[in-house]
Amino acid sequence: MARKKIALIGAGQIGGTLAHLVGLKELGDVVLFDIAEGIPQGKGLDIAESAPVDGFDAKYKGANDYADIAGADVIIVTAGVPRKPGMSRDDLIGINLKVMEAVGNGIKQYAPNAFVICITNPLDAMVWALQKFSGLPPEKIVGMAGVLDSARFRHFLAEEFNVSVEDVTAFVLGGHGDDMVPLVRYSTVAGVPLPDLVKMGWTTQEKLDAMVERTRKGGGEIVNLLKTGSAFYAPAASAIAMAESYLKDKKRVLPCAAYLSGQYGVNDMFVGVPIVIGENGVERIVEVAFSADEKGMFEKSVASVQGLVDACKQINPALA
Ligand code: A3D
Repeated sequence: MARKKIALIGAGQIGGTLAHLVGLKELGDVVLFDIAEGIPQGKGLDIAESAPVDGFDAKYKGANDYADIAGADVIIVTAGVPRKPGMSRDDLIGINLKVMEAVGNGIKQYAPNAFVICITNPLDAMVWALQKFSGLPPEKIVGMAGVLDSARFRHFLAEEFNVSVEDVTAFVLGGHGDDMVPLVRYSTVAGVPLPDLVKMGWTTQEKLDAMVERTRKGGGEIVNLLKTGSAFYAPAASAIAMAESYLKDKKRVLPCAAYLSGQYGVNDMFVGVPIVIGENGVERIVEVAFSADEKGMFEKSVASVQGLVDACKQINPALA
């Protein structure tokens, strides 16, 4: 059986980490694409030279020409610019929208059958624009955010309870902004919902509220520490989990920015919701019932995504 081909558009911090993880997990051969000459070639060669030490087989190719992504099975997009301290994700929209146009055209021409995962911020608007520019069917393109946001929440919870991260599940919905919606009653330790754990005295409501808030601002916390860019290890790991579910038809249930056409009362937008990822891409969108509070939070988050989509349409009227 031929190896899968995984194209990484953007060979920066996340792109390089993705390339390394693809090798370590033997998911396939890698094409690292970037407009910067030498960076994808250098990173690809460096990782290929680590393969004999770690004992994995994968071919690496650095590229500056979209022709090299031809026939890719999976494409993960990180091309664009990340945040610096003081910037919101939304400040990136002007530059990254142009990048999505170039990337979308490249995908349309060379890899229209790929399953595409977008990571570029502001996430929910960029994945929406990338779908329009690439013309991909909506079930073949998703945005990575919820897996990362849930992982951050799970990390904080596991630390607080002093239990394995493996036994903590978390449920974060909505847009990938500071008004994302962590749903505590659907988040558990080995199946026990967080509100029950508060009643059992494992933590207090105040501490739980603080962890929810820290999750919402989790990206900014890393930006402020790094000062030169944004998080890359956890974002890369999260996108790999999504790619793996597609490549191995695992049918994992993961929170991702998916195209909604009426679900949750939302139309023609990508918003973070639980989905099943299998060999056909997005195989199911899971619609959970909200409490009045949760509904309010979700609607606020959707309104921010709508604002970003509207801004894209203003910048590029072809998207309207
Ligand atoms: P960085 O290390 O700057 O890498 C971006 C790469 O994109 C650079 O190597 C650039 O040369 C390249 N690039 C720029 N323009 C183009 C183009 N037109 N075509 C191809 N390549 C291009 O950034 P990073 O890897 O740290 O982050 C990448 C993106 O992910 C940023 O937009 C971040 O904001 C975003 N991000 C999203 C999340 C989410 O959870 C959604 C988390 C962390 C970062």
